[in-house]
This record gives sequence, C-alpha cells and structure tokens, in this order.
Amino acid sequence: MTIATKRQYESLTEERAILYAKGLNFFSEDAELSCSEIGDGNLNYVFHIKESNGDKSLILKQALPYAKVVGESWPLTLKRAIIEANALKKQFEFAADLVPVVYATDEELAITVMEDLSHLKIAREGLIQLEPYPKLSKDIGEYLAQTLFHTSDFALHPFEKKRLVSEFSNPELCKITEELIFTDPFFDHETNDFEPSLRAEVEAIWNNEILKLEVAKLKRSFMTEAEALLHGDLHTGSIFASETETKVIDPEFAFYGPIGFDIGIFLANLIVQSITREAEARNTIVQHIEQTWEVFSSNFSILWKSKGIETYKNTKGFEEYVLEKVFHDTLGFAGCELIRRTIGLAHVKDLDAIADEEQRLDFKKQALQVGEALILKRYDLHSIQAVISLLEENHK
Ligand code: SR1
Ligand code: MG
Repeated sequence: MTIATKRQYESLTEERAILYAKGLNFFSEDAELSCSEIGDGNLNYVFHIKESNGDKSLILKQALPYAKVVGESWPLTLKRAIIEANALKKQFEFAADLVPVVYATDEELAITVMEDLSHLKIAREGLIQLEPYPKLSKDIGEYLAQTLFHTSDFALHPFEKKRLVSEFSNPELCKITEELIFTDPFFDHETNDFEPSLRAEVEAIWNNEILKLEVAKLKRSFMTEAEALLHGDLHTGSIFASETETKVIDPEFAFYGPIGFDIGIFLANLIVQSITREAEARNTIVQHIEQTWEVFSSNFSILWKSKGIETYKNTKGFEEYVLEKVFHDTLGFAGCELIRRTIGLAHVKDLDAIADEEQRLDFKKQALQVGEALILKRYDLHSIQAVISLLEENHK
C-alpha cells in the first residue's frame, strides 16, 4: 500500500473517510465502500470502512486536535497519531499476534490506517457482560513481557535504547497522565468528578499526607524512570478480545517509562471487575489477575536468561531485584488507577453504569479502599497471591 499524499489537517467525516480510503490502493477500483464512525474513546475518530460488494475492510483512525471527552477547550497534539503508529509497529516486532497491523500512516492528517478488528469486542464491554475471555490474561502477560523486555536496556544496545527514548518522547500525553492519574484526584482540583455521596471518602484522600507522599513517589517514578517502551494506557478499553484472540490497540500514550505502569493499569481495571462481581464470576477475574502477573514474570525471566545482554544478568539476586521492583511499582500504579477511575476526570463504565445507587457507591468506596491499600502496602506485598488475599479481605 502507498503512503497517502500530504495535505493540511482537517478532521474527516464518514464521506471524506471513504474518499480517503479510495486513494489508498487497498480496495479495488470498483469497490463500493460504506463507512461508520465507531470511536467511543476520549480522543479520536475511528472510521470502519468496508466493501459492500466484497470482504475487504480497514480501520482509519484520526486523532483530533483536542480531547473529545472535554471538547475543543482542551487542545491536544496531533503528533500522538505517529507515536501510536510507531509504537504499534515496534510492538508488532515482538508480539505480532497481539497487535493490529498498521497499513499506512499520514502524519499531516494524523491518520493511521490499520487492520480491521471489528469482529472482536472491546474487552471492557465483554468483561462487564461476564465474558470469560479464556486467553485474555495469558495473552496480555505475554504481550507485557515481550514488549517491555525487548524495548528495555536488558535487551537493547544502549545507543538504540536511547534513540527510542527520544523517538517516543510524548510530553503532552504524559502530562495528561501526570495530572489525571497522579495529581488531580489527590487534590481538590476542578477536573475531578465524583458523586456527592463520596465527598467524605474523597476529602479523606485529599487530607491523607502519608498516601500523598507515596503517590508523589509513584509520580516521580512515572516521570523519570525510562525503563521500557510502554503502551501508556493499557486499560481494558484498549484491548479487543474474543474467546480465541486478543489484540492491544491505542498506544497513543506510548513513551519510555517504568515497566510496572502498563501492568498496574491493566490489573487495576481487572480489579474493578473483581469488586463489582458476585463470588462465582469473581473467580474468573481473580484467575486473570493471578495469571497476568505469573505469565508476565515467567516470560520476562525466560527472556532475561535467553536474550538478556546486561553484563550483570547472572549476578545472584539481580533478576529477582528487578522483578520485585516491577511488582511493587505495579501495585502502586494500580492503586492510583483505581482511585482516578473513581473520582478523577475519566471514569469507567464498569462502575458508573451500575444503576443501583447504593451498590454503585459501595463498589466505588471499595475501589478507593483497595487503591489506597495497594499504594500504601505495596512494599509489604510480595506475591500476587498476597494481592488476591487483600482483595478477598475487602469483600468480607
Ligand atoms: C483526556 S484523556 C482521558 C483519559 O482517556 C485516555 O484513555 C487516558 O486514560 C486518559 O487518562
Ligand atoms: Mg485510548
């Protein structure tokens, strides 16, 4: 496929998206195309374009120059489109089955043309409907190990690693995370959004100096520790899934950061599910939580031994030290994600769509409690089983 010709930025409509797709040499000349805008995220348009007289289809994703969730008053760099496309290509090198194929990019129009995955469902939606997704945690554990190990100093020549750090410099999107995950929910900030009945719990967080000190440390780690190329926003809305397939999409927040961040964000979104489920359905999620960490850590360890280039890799205790550091970071980041999804700007449907007010508020209080516990106790928890015990304690 050819790269599209350059032109000035304009946001597409469904009609214009069809015209654009016709210029890609992807569909045959006589193809009749239909298009629908299917994006339900916070930041972009997603056009699904398919042949009415054939089987071919693709996704055309266009970044908007502002955050859709807030409106035009929140301008946002279009460079995130090329960051996302380049991150997908880099991740494809190490986890080809677990990310969409990028067909073409257009930096001027902030467009990425990619594989159509619309036969899959967004994992958040499926999990809310209690889909078991038997492959989800194994696939995500594998994705995390492969993408994080191979982009770290443990696998790359230091020159290449630092070149990638520079290529994936993503300050505007990082600033969103620094504010929305690590800062605003812990202060009386105008971006916060919480139910009035939660005010006592929220004020307790704002006044908890011990908690805020730990969040400050996690924010510093996020801002300064360029350990690996992260997805940067690995919640369950960034994953397409079915019984047999898992694909990680949307890495527009990609940058070099601490390995535990991606793992923590994913686990936090599973933990939200564990909070909202009845005992029987909860078991499936508990297994996913356990398996994500087990698969990540065992694969990371295999890669360390088979492909690691660090001179100290066989020094007794170093590998264990690295994995333990990642584990503690993971729990802290998961705690911040739980809190921000409950009282910050960007919420999750898993909690907000619960119609029964009493139950919804109870679950939100649990999310805040678990979030706080994960941040404060992260150095006392030494295994994923200990985390599961903490979650079970919370249900009693
Ligand atoms: C203004 S963006 C709000 C949230 O949506 C994205 O998916 C990120 O999670 C961000 O924090
Ligand atoms: Mg997204």
